[in-house]
Amino acid sequence: MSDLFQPKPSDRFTFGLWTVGNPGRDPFGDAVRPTVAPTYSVKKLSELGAYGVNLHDNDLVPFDATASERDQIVKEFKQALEDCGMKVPMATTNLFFHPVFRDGAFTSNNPKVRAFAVQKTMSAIDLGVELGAEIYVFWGGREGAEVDASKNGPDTIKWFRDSINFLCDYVKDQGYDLKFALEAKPNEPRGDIYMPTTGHMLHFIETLDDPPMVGVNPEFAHETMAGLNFLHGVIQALEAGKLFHIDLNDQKMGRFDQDLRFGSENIKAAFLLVKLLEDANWGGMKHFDAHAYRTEDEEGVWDFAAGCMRTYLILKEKAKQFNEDAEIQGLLAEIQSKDAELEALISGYSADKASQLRGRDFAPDQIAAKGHAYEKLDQLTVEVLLGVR
Ligand code: GCO
Ligand code: MN
Ligand code: MN
Repeated sequence: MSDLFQPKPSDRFTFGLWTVGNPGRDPFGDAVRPTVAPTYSVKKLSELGAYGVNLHDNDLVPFDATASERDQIVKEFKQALEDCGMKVPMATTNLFFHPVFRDGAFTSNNPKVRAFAVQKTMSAIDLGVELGAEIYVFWGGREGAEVDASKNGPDTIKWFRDSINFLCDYVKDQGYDLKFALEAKPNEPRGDIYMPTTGHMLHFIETLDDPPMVGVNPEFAHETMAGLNFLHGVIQALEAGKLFHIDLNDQKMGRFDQDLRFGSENIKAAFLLVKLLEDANWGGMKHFDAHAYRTEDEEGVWDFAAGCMRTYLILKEKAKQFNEDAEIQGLLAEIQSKDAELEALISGYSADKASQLRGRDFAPDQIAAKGHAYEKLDQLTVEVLLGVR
């Protein structure tokens, strides 16, 4: 098979250590795969053609490690990265596993927990920067509620904002070159998570002290769990210059958090997403935040990882084919009709334009009589995807 679909570091594919390291534990059953050493994942992923790995502090350094244990672990990990030519472009904090975070981290009702969460994140930022990370993700897995009566709602937003502002200043004070990316999720593990969609995060960012330092990390599964169109969320983030990072995976709507292999369920949505990122020449990391089915052994894990990257590259090729298909492009040119005069008239208000507009007759019934040929376009899209064009 053509090596067009063979991933290379220049494709900038990354995996979380927690993804290929996922042992298959779920709320109903125990681990089905042994724990893997981070250094082993680095080696295997480099052999598959990935660019790098991302990590939570505790994916690498156990929660209760001493300072000297930490330094030894980090030293060995850095050596593995160097040996394999792998990078750590993104890092994050585990603010959800330890029982202390059972009521949230930055939004816990307990100020001691909130302060501990900020302290833990400062150390995790130090670790991420030491490993070369340029993007720092905040996913508030426990920042939510089952009992809304337990908190004064607006406090939760304010506490979250105070923490992010504090940590932005910490980064600047240390002289780190690091940007933040906020990741929304509607639920799981909390019954409801605060600021549940990318759109909520985009607004929240504008209320921070330094909005340019903070963007978003949208995840395919998360908007899909909320019944939303992931592509639309990504488009809004991209257009706003806020798409700092992306978590690629797949998900059936209305299910538990599945973290499926990229492109395994919603192939058309995955295609349009890849097309969006490629057409925009988006320069960020294509990060897979997913894991192998619980049915799999180690071999299945590497099949999963290779499959995510290979599907992305196949969809990238399909996007190129779509863009070069004369019939599709001809149809799109008709569908996306242009009218420079009218477009100028309705952009940039003036009293004169308003009065010109008032005087125009658009003959709406005539416009409405014509169909849009989207059936044809969609069928052509499906045929590209099915490989018959
Ligand atoms: C999830 C999230 C996480 C985060 C990760 C990095 O549903 O569990 O997607 O995997 O992305 O914690 O912040
Ligand atoms: Mn997720
Ligand atoms: Mn994620």
